[in-house]
Formats: sequence, structure tokens, C-alpha cells
Amino acid sequence: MVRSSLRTCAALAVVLALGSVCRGDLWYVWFGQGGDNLWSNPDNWLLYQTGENLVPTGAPNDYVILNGLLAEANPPLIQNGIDAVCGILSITRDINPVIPPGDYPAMNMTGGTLVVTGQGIWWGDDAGCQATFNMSGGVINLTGDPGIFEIGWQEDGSSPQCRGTWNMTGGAINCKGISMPGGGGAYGELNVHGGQINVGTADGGLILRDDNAKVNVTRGTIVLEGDETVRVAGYVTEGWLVAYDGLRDVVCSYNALDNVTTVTAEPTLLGDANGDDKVNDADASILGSNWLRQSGARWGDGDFNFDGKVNDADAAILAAHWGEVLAGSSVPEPATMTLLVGLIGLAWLTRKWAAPRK
Ligand SMILES: [Ca+2]
Ligand SMILES: [Ca+2]
Repeated sequence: MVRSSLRTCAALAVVLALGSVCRGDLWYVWFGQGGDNLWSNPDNWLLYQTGENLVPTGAPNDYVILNGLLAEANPPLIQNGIDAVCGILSITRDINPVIPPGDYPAMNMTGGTLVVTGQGIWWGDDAGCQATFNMSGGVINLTGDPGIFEIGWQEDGSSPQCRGTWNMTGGAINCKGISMPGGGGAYGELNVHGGQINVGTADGGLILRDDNAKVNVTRGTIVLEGDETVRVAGYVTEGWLVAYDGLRDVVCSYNALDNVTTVTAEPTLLGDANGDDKVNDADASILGSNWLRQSGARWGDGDFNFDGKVNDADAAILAAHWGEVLAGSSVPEPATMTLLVGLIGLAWLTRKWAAPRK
């Protein structure tokens, strides 16, 4: 049985690596060998202490360790209908040093709920841990003590550098603090492209420590408990908190009635890659120069739907907003329309523009 032998090998590797380390009560290790990537499928999990296939129960001292062998190819998914619980959610070398070279685990959440009952989330914890969380829906509640949402932790000077990345295009996160990065050697990146993150102060609120912290707000919202305008202004000055990778301004306002500080990006037109409040040939040129890029693309590269790629989905967004200016709209110029068609070369775009725009 291939799957059984994979599990045995992975379990053995974890056992050998863990030795006498014992910081949590139970360790639920994700291997993703159940065939569906669903968090709720026991066959995707291996309880280290017993070798059983069990879904995490949510006891506060239990760890969920997502970087089991082969985890990158089979990342966990929480979707509508799944109510997940765990003690500590971790991508961590501290507990499981057996991260294969080049294996960068991920996790996806499109709906459902995740309640983290223990210390919190350690996303990218210690040297070599490079992990990406993609959240487009659902709700994450960190209810434990301290209930920290930590992106990137690593001892200063150790290598290779860990990188914790959290991409959010929808859904909501409720936590008692955000810590980025910790330990002096890590890199943590939080992209708030949609949805909302509510940050309480029970564990310090929003804490950004150095140049290795990057919070990038585009079309999502961060809500901080209390008047945090001075702290936010400091982060903006340092360049640790930016809007649209620095193309736009961060907007921060305090509402005394609700005692919350809201952080957003200034309004931006969809398709405005260069942030000049117009959607025109300059943006089309940017999109064209990055056309069919498969990974790592940003808003300023023409990735308007935040999937890291530049393709027809982004071209469709550009086309839908072609000629707009922030305070109104204008008629696109024929010459620039031709340029864009030439750059992208999509027949359907030509068809779209053949009809008069309203
Ligand atoms: Ca523009
Ligand atoms: Ca895209």
C-alpha cells in the first residue's frame, strides 16, 4: 500500500527528529494522504503519539503541525460546512525539523470556521519554514491564551530564513494580537486584499518589529481595538505597513464611539496598476509586460485579483474598468485600445470592446 508506506515513512521521520521534544500534549501532523485535502478527513492526519488517523480535537495544548512530509503537494483545506478546531496551528521547524528542502507548505481556507483554542497561530516558525496561507472566506477565531496571530518567528542569525506569508482575500480573523516577525531572524508578510482582521489588545495589539515585517493592505480592512493611530502612523513611517505595496496611502481613522482604529487603503480603481487614479494604456503596458506570469505577481504588476498570476482574469478586470478615472469615467481612446489588444491578444477582449460602452 503506497499510502500506508508513505505514512509510515513520514511518521518514522518525525519520531526520529522529535526525540525527546515535548512541548504539547498531542501532535496532529498533516500529511494530506486522504485524497481530498479536507481538514475534516481523518485520513489526512496522523496523531504522532499513537499513529492513528485522527482529526484534531481542539484541546488547547495540542499542536497541529502542517509541515508533514508531502504536505506541500496536498495542502489542507477548510471550506463551507467544515468547523475545524485546534490548540496551536503551526508550521514549525521547532517541533518538526523534517521539512524537505524546497518544500513550502500551504493551507487554504475558502469558508467554514477554525477555532484556535491554545496559544495561537505560529505561521512560519523557525529556520527554513516557508509557508503560505491563502484565505478567501470563513472565520478564524483565536480564543486561547494569549491567542496570538504570529507570522514568522526565527532566532536571529539562524538560517535559512523562515518566511511566513498570509494572503487574505475574504473572510474574517478575530485575534488578540498580531506579532510580526519574532525572534529577530524571520520574515513575515500579511496581505489584506479582502475581508477583515479584528485585533484585540489582550496580547499587545498589532506589533510590527522591524523591516522584516510587511503588512500590505489593499481592499481589506484591519480593525484595531482602542486608539492605535499613533502606533499605526509609526509603522507607516517605517514602511512596515503599506497600501498597495506603497503605491497608495494608508488610511487610518479612530472611532471614539466604538473605540476602534480602522486601517484601510485609500480608494483605488480596479485595473489601476500604477496608482495614478486612471485606468489606461500605462496600466495595459504594465499588464502586458507581465503577461502570463505564473507566480509572485503583485498589484503593481497587473495582478488585479491577487492570485499571484497575470492572465485573462486580470485583463478582464482591466477591460471592465478601462478609461475610468477616480472621480468619474471617460471614453477610452481608440489608439490605446488597439495597444491593449495588441499586448494581450485576446479575441474575446476585442469582441467586448466592439460593443459601445455605457
Ligand atoms: Ca493607472
Ligand atoms: Ca491575477
